Amino acid sequence: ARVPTNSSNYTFPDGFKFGVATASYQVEGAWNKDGKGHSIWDYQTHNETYLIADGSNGDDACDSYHMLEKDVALLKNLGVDFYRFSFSWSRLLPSGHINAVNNAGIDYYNGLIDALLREGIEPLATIYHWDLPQQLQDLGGWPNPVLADYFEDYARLLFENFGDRIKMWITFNEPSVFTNGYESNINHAPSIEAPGFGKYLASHTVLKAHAQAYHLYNNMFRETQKGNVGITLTIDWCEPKEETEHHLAACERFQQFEMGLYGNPIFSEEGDYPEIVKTRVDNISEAQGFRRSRLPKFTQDEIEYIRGTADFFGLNHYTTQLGTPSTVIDSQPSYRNDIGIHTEYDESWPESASSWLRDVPWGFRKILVSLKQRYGNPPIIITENGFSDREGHEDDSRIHYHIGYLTELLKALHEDGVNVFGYTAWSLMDNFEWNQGYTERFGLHYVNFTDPERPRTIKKSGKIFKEIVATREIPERFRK
Ligand code: PNW
Repeated sequence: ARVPTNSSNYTFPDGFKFGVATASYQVEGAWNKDGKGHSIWDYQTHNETYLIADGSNGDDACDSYHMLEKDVALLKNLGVDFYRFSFSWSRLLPSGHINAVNNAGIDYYNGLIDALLREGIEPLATIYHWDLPQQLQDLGGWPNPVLADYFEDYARLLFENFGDRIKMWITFNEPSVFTNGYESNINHAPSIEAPGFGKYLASHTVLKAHAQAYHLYNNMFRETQKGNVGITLTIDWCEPKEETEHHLAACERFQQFEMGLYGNPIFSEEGDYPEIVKTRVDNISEAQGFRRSRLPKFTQDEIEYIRGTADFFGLNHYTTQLGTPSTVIDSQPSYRNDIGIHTEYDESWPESASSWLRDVPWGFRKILVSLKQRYGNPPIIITENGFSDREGHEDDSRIHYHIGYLTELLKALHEDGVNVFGYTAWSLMDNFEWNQGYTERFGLHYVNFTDPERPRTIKKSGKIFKEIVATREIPERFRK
């Protein structure tokens, strides 16, 4: 017999917001149109084609640059409260620098924002979703501390031009992922081989850049524009493979390196990098014969300056991993070795099209609870959650994923008191999936990439998402 369910546990509270997300390089196309400059993803896809699974690129992608009205119509049909998109730095500032603004870029984003507002859809804007102007990479990219100033200039341009209408800002999307581009030459752009150094140096600048943009907003724009500024971090849940102290400690290290590296300086009471990260990298650097730690240090002033610089916590969460300690210290520096963990997936967890992504809903609740405990229950918005497949409209595995994760989110919210106020599905539509090209699809809408018109059609998952947004609850037939 079916156990009667407490229906309030399947209901989203008043004021809870639903949205869907995209990112500029993944959907816009028009890579060299109307004065746009080149980004590191233009460079990588054109010059290092071997790094992209199908040798493809985002030259045209979903062609959203020319089809914003179509995209807004899809959003309207879904009934979402907000749309999360990102600005392309090189479309607005072709060289990356503030001295030459591309007005066609300003026009494009004004058109998008106004079209959204006409339909009552709130814009949620990401300032940086990985597409650094190539000319700033030529200066060394994120490991060069001067980029914090250039990022502040770029953020100011956005606040000045769009801040009258954008009330939710995300400075960076997933620093823990894009800084891998400075760790290994087979990774995200710019694919620089500097293991054990590049990621820390890049992250150090990114944290300063984030804080500068936040303070700029506070000092110059908050009073008139009355918006919020946060950052999006991504983290998998790490489940200890065995119930030992050592396994628990390994998973805690994983969380502190992958998320705490950014979360602790911004969201913790004390600020700065987590103790365990500092101790590990300092000690291992010394054991490897370096005179100074590979992890840069913040001054006390910088620690204070960065601490507390977020009005909300943007969380991207996709999956769970099993952790086992691995404590051999390599003679060669590497971020992975600094963590001291081996991770894997349980074979019983349903697979997606992405090697790193499995459907493990219970890990979502665990990570939400741990964020509440770690950072004093900050307001959290899920800025991405989604599942990949290879083809088709009858995407039952995606439906299973979203229902499972939303059900766990509701438990965290109602039973554990986690302060989650919104949920974003990745993605509005199939798009350019970075190093996987077009081989992995995450969309609630199917995009036909062989048709120049790039027709978008709603998938079965899109229809169910629409139903959830309309009813503000998990449909009866999906309740356990
Ligand atoms: C996110 N992981 O990246 C990005 O923000 C999106 O642009 C991307 O399309 C989406 O997820 C799907 O990949 C991630 O390995 C990449 O855990 C990798 C991981 C998480 C997020």
